[in-house]
Amino acid sequence: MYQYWNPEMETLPRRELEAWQLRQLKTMVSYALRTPFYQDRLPKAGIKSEADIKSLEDLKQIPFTTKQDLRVGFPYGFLSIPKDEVIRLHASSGTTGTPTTIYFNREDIRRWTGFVARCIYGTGCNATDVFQNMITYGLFTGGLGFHAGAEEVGMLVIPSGVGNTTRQFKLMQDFGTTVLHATPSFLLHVESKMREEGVSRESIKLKRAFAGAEPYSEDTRRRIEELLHIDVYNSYGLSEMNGPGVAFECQGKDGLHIWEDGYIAEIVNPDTLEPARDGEIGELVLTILCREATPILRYRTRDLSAFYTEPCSCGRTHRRIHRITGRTDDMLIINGVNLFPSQIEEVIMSIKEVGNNYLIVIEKDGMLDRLTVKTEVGPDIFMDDTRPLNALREKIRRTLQSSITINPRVELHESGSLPVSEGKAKRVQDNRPRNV
Ligand code: DLL
Repeated sequence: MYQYWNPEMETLPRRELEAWQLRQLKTMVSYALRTPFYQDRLPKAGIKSEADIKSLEDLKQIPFTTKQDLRVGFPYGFLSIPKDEVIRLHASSGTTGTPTTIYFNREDIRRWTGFVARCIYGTGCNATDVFQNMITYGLFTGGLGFHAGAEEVGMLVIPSGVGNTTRQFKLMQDFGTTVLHATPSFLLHVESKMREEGVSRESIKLKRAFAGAEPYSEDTRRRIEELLHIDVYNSYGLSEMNGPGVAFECQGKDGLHIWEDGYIAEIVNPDTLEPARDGEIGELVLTILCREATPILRYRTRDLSAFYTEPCSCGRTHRRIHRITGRTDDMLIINGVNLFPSQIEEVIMSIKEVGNNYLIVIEKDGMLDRLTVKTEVGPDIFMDDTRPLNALREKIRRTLQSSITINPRVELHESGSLPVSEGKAKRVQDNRPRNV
């Protein structure tokens, strides 16, 4: 039942996998020592050459690298090869404006493509599939990364990019699209628009979608699957680690396999930076093993996850992580209570009368913080019928309060009326004045 793109690597016994990781880590350290950043950083930590890495345990001597380090190192602080050997760059703009840039040589692109192809093929896709890449192309890694991986699998790739849902439906119908790639929020938007425009499910041949680049709950996955009658696979990655292709769900759809021949994954307590116990939630720290041009060691992703302790029934030996529950930097503190936006999403997406879009707004009300949750209503609820609306509002409020212990205001909005962003969804509007 399960199909492997690279059977040997995907099922490599752990001991051999670790031996591979050690070899690759040494190579990465040798490349790192050619970059201005690590030339300064590594010798201070006692690592002067790759010979100082004797076992995987020695990884712990390497200091963590942060987003801030990458910003300070802009533009070439992490480049390890001559510029004329670089064939591509990707960049993420981040929220502060200073971009972080990642460079690839030809071999780096080849290996990245292989990892993405592995993810895609492992969900059951093959060359007979038609793949519509409904995600941003350009500096963002999601577009070109998936594009190359899907071509490698041999699928017919439609580089539709994001936005313009009417045109997206037309492409799906004209070319018989079977697989989509998008952010989960855009998939939900597509589903709402399909209903609005009267596009029948029978007129399209969709079977699967890959959804990632932003956090979403299990209930959101189920909702997309039920509404569109497709299988949805969670796809995780970040530009600092190439982009997509870092971790992906297999057909077991229970946790994401981290490709450990391409990355060393650690999960640490974000406060003490000590390793978390197996199964305990902490910050994911990644070391790339498959990119010569921009080696990044022990990168603090800020993403919160946990390792699965059990091996997967699919037979792959690469460990699984839980879906990302949030980021260490997206935690909200509302009247002293710590809250992750994902906790709100989990509750509202489990209520079937709630529509496909929502927004979390936080404001100051005198001395106190006030949390408002705005949700769209589902297609079966009419906005001019106040009794069921009031009942729904109260149901959402009660369910949220018992889960997050904060009593929110709930606003209901007509389907399609809350803002949709083309890239990653912006779910939180924190309007509280910042302390300076
Ligand atoms: O979002 C790469 C990507 C493209 C992944 C397409 C999957 C599909 P960045 O723009 O650098 O790269 O953003 C990386 O997005 O650190 C997470 O916080 C978040 N993220 C990505 N995938 C998931 C996911 C791409 N499946 C940041 N679940 C990461 C939750 C995710 N969060």
